[in-house]
Amino acid sequence: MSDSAVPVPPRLCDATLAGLPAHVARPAYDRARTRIGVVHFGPGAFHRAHQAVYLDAVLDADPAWAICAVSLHSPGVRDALRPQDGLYTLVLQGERPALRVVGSIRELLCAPQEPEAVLARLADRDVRLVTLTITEKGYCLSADGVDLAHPDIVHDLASPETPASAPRSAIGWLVAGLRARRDRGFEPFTVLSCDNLADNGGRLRRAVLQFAAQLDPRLADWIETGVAFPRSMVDSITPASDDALRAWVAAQAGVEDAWPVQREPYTQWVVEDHFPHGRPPLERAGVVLSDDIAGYDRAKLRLLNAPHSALAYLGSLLEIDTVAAAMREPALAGFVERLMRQDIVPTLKLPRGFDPDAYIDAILARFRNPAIAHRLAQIAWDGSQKIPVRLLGTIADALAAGRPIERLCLPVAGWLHFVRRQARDGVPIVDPLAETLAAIGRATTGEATHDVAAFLAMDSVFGVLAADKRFREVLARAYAALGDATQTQVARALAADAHG
Ligand code: CS2
Repeated sequence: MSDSAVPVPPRLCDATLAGLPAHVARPAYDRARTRIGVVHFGPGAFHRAHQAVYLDAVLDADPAWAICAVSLHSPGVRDALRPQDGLYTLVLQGERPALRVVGSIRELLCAPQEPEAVLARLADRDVRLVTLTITEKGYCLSADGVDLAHPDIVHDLASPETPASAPRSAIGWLVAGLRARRDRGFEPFTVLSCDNLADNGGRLRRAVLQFAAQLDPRLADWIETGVAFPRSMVDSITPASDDALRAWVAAQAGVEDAWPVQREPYTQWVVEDHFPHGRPPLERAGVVLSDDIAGYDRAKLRLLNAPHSALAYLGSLLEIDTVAAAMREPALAGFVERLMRQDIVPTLKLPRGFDPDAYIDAILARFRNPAIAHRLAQIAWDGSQKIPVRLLGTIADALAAGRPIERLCLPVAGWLHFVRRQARDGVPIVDPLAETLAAIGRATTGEATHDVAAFLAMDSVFGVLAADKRFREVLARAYAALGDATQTQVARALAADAHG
């Protein structure tokens, strides 16, 4: 090595774990003694910053719940973490950042490249739990079940048996795994959805049953009687990792981690306690086991995710980059606070003992966290999947209760303008409905009634709400109030809301 060469730090892995500096927290158990009891689909940053950390905290008490992490599409996570024996660093971005190496992932697979290994793991008797963070679009849902026209579902139903054609969808994999277990005479596993969908377990259950019934009605019956799909609510703000994080971790820990993750210190996981085949001792890790998931779910989707999306679209139109920067704009911060307190809270059925004001105060403080650079562009992705669960349900409830919907419609109009701008500027739209959105966006004229009608025709987004006269009118007014969505016009619409 020449004198000027920068020494490359060794890679984070089991062999380098013991030599980490004392301030880096690490697994409090012997990893070699753990057994894989969980298969997780979708090991993106959120899973690694959330569920994997909770499981890391139970493995000393019960070593039977280590994770096999399965990517459904790309090999990136597997290729980054396999050379690290599954270890990675979590950075908690509080007042002072804290580092922790997480050890709960013992195996990494990429489904399209290693389908046999995935199926073998799903059929392993020790696996009693399958968890998922595949984002809203990954479920291939229709209004009341599975979207039978989705290309991945069409593929998985057409060729369920041929090894050359392994499932592409998460639902296809779940059913393939359950079928293998039934054929071997094993008990099923429990399926736990950890995505931001209201009634996530219930919706996944209906989709899986519908899919299985198409293949084999007896298998569908076996799933219906034996498989539990508990509901869950997950919460922790997790910005994407970047090179700055990688470099910072290398400097702090003295080892190279190819894919560290970061999140805010706050974290919550509320889970319905329905695990007929056993579960990890989740309460030891601070998981709330509750029968009233619906209340928590709604509160989180409507009071955290909806304002997040509002900031993402209105903030992007104002050329703002991050959530914290958006919260430094009094007009935007004031808008989301009014939205939460005056428009969303009255539509919620809150769990017993839940204090909405304290919850909102905490969310606003979390959004303001200056240590978190959470890009509005990241939150703006997949609007067609997020807007319905985050905002349209509240609008439907407000309409039914005869309450005003003016303020609630402004972020929806913001989304339409955001799409319009991207389509007209030729910027790729990140959304499963990107093509439809781009076509509608390109054909907009700026005339509110015309443009809004074109967007409302997207049935899978707006459903029956599109036919509601009041909603159409108020949304068109909000769209018109944003004019050409210049910064001045967005600021004017926010000011009008504050004074109106
Ligand atoms: C965000 C969420 O990206 C988004 O759409 O609203 O990922 C949010 O940060 C998490 O749900 C917080 O728990």
